[in-house]
Amino acid sequence: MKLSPSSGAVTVGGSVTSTLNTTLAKGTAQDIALTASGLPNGARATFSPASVTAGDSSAMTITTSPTTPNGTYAVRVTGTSPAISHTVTFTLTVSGGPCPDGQKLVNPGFEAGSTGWTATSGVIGQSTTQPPRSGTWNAHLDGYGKEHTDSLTQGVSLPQGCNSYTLDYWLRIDTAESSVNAWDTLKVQVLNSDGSRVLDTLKTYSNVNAASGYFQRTLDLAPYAGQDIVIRFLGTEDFALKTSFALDDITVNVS
Ligand SMILES: [Ca+2]
Ligand SMILES: [Ca+2]
Repeated sequence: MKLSPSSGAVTVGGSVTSTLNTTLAKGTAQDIALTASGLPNGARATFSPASVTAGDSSAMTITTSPTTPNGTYAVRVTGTSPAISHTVTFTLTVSGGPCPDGQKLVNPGFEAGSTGWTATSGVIGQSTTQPPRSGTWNAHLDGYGKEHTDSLTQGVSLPQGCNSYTLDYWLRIDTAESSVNAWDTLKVQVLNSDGSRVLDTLKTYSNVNAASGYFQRTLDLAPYAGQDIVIRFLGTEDFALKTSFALDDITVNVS
């Protein structure tokens, strides 16, 4: 089973078509019923004809409504015959619709532990020496006083068509360093969708920025509108004198 094309872009209210071709693997051709799932709100898919005999093709039309949110969606098209079920994916990109606003990160205050986050060992916890800003959990990078690197990441899909995209977080920096030199650093980075490449380092903090208490910081993510990105906090310590970077209530806000 194959879709041609396998992706399409549509402006809200419009429709996009693709041809589904089936092949007869072996034996007698059977009737295949076609369904689609994973469609965004207000969108529907129709097949003409709605079921085919193996070896035939069907035209799929995805129709959106004015309320369909902007974004990229993986629409799963499934063909089911009495003997077998097979699924192919159609990538649907919707633009020109309303902004799907809101907070986009999972478990922003760490109160569900490590849910939604990927972190190095010991970062997410219920620290008493580096207490949370809210609740009983936070993330605590570094604080070892020896060469050490900790990271904290979460992927996020930024929709298109919104006015404001920000990364907001509360940061507390505690250090045993007295130097005016930046020996221990925390970088706030944007990585590509699979986290294999750094797209930008938005901000770098160090022991020099140490202060008592949490402070809220805001960084602009507007350049990444419409993209799947990974947010990474990367803390690196040198060989002596510990610095702790405590983070809590990390949010990505779109409006
Ligand atoms: Ca918390
Ligand atoms: Ca140090």
